[in-house]
Amino acid sequence: MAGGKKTMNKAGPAAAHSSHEDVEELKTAIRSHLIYTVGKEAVSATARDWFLAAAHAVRDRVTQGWMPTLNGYYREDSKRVYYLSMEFLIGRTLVNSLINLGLYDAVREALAELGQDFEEVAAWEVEAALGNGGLGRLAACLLDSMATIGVAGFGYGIRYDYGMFTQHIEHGWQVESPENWLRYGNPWEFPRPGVIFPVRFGGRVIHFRDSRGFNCSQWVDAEEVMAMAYDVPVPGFGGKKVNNLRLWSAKSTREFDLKYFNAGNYIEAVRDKNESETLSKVLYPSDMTERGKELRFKQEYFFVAASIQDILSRFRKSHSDWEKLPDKVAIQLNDTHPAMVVAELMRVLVDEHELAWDRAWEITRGCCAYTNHTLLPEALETWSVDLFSRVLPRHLEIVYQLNHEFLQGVRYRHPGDTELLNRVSLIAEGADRRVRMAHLAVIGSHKVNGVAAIHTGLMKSTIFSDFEHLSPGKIINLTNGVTPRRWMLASNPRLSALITQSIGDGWYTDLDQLRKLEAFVDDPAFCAAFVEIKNANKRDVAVMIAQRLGIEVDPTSLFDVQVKRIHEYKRQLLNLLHVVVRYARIRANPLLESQPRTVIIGGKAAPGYHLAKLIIKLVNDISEVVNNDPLVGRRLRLVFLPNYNVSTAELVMPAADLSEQISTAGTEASGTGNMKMAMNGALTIGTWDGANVEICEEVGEENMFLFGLTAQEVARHRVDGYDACAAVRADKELSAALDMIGTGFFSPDEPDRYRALIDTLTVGGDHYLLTADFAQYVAAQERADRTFADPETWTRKAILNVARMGKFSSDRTVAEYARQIWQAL
Ligand code: 26W
Repeated sequence: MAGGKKTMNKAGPAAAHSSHEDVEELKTAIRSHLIYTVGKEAVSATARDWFLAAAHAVRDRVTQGWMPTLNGYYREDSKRVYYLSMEFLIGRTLVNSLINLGLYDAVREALAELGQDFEEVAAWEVEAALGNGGLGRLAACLLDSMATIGVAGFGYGIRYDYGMFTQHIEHGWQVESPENWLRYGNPWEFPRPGVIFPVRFGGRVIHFRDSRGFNCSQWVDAEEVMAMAYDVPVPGFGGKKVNNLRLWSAKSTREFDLKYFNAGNYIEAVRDKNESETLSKVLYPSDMTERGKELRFKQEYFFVAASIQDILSRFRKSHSDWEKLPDKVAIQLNDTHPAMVVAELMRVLVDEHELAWDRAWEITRGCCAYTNHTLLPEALETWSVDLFSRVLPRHLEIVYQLNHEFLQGVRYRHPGDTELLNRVSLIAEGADRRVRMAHLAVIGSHKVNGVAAIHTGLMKSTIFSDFEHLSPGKIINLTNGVTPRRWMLASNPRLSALITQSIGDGWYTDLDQLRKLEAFVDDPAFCAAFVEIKNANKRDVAVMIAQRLGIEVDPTSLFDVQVKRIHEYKRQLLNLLHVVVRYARIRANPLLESQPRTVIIGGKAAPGYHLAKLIIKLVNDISEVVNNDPLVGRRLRLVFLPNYNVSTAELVMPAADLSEQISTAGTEASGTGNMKMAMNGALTIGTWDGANVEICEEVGEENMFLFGLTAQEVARHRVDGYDACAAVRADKELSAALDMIGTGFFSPDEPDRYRALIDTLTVGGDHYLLTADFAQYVAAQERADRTFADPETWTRKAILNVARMGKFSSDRTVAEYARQIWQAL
């Protein structure tokens, strides 16, 4: 999918000045890898061959810092932080590594001297899309920051053969196709055939008394799958520390057990092998629900079991005293997906190492901490007791035992409160009894955190309010951040160079230094350069849009960008209603003077989420009509950017004028795209939700366009009931826009296409309250238009956004985790 030439010429922003020797050495290394690793000669090498050769040359440099880092942790017996995540949405690695190593300019020059264009070569890298969205990308940012600030942080995850699907648009509809990202090999990974652990499923539990007279349990007759490690080095900025990301791949035990082949049934043995290897075959492409999917449940346990074995064997190399485990090991659970760690650690300590139950429990809670990333009820994981007992019978017993003791404690403190017991139980009772993974994660952790202040507040007052009363102080807030290396230095080299010229390079690892830019808001030369950089970034995106979609957009128009997963709560539909209103105004008044705008929407829908897919089709239907209506002229364009991924984000974030962050207040835990756009000089139009609230505290309300109901007001509407139909009737522009969509103005070939979608906003009750926020949203858009029409004012606000976004570096986030949860700095 990659490839193709990009038009821009990126200058190295983090120029550790490349010496002549550097360039010569790199040329030699690239040439040699081309021959000895790729097996090609310069005359016949393709751009992809050059990419692989360059990547290996860079990997060599990364590796030089890797062994010393890991040896150093071993020698110093550092406390290790293990970040367990089902998702790591890494994106491409080449440019990022070069920036972190300070080799960007040198490799560029080396390739040029070898007759290769850096941009063209780099474009052949297929990105590692081992994640759905925010949660997976956050994991990747935190890894970068751990290595940068020097935390001994190890990622653990799954090496999916197929990561996030590729999105194609056919006749306006999303069509998914698998992305075989490993087809040409992954130059960044080191397979570790020697690091393999068995993972068991099924079987039964036997109970017996051991020689000491203790009651014991043993899990027997289980099937086995092997987890094999692949290691990916993670260089921090400056290249001093290089941490490790270990991804597990499922391998059949057969492969390690030749006797099955020799016993005769070769075909059967190979079939079996394929079945066990499906465990790491594919990432579930839904960021909200995977209810009841047995394979997903097994994937979760698979990587938990392998990681725990690895963690404990590393600990046992230098320690024999289990009490020390919490002093040496922190395990961070990225949402509940790895929550089985709690039961697994108990099982290993009690059943395999014969620790007393209470001691094991103390140790487990001392190690574990849990991050919650969503309040939406449909995304809170539960697993049926039935599935649990079939796949992990011993773990279910442990969950029951933990629940029994936990509820006993609650009963003791709150006698007679059976409602409370039902609410906090690890088991949701009913016809379909289910294990609540969030409750398991909460009781098994010493700290639980939300990802933005408002989100943490809501966790404490809603889904975890009982736990907040039972263990006050356990739930804390650690606001998300993003790595400025990828999201400024690598993706916005022009702006980065201007900033460095103005304030020096300390901001790379101390983002608060961006404050120094405030001194430049009245400097005409700085402002002019800032504007020109935004325009150049917009021209790059305009070229990309023309190439990919054949749509001409005006790079001087206001670039209004909403890029994120497609979901009702994120309200892409609200954005579209505004587009339709603008369009209707132009039609009603063809001479209307209207600030030219390019509305860009991008994002993937979960393959089974029909309404989200319908929203994508609606974007495309509206854009077809609007973009081809001669009446519109240059005043309005609507673009759906296909296959939004990390690489597209790197191109688009630096080009946004206006960042759309318009979720219903109380639904977006944090958001991180909001941070990326604001630190690259976009103004936010947004609700009082997630990290928008804290961005406002930092950059000032006068430098944003905030609108809409507060989370409290939303909650009140949900309790009191909300009359969406009345709201629609009362607003002429809104009802006209809904009518146009609902009666087929944009879909004459199928006038009813959007009936069901529009119905969710009217007779369906409008759960996400688009109609309640509509008028205020349109008013905020008008404020944005007026401000943009005054370039000096706009530029001043944009510069102040950049200057005041220092808080949102993931370096700050990681430092907070290290001090408040891990005790590791
Ligand atoms: C069951 C599958 C599943 C997979 C992922 C359920 C839920 C999830 C995540 C909770 C979805 C997610 O990505 N959450 C996002 O996390 C980001 C990082 O904290 C936040 O910035 C986003 O607001 C939040 O939606």
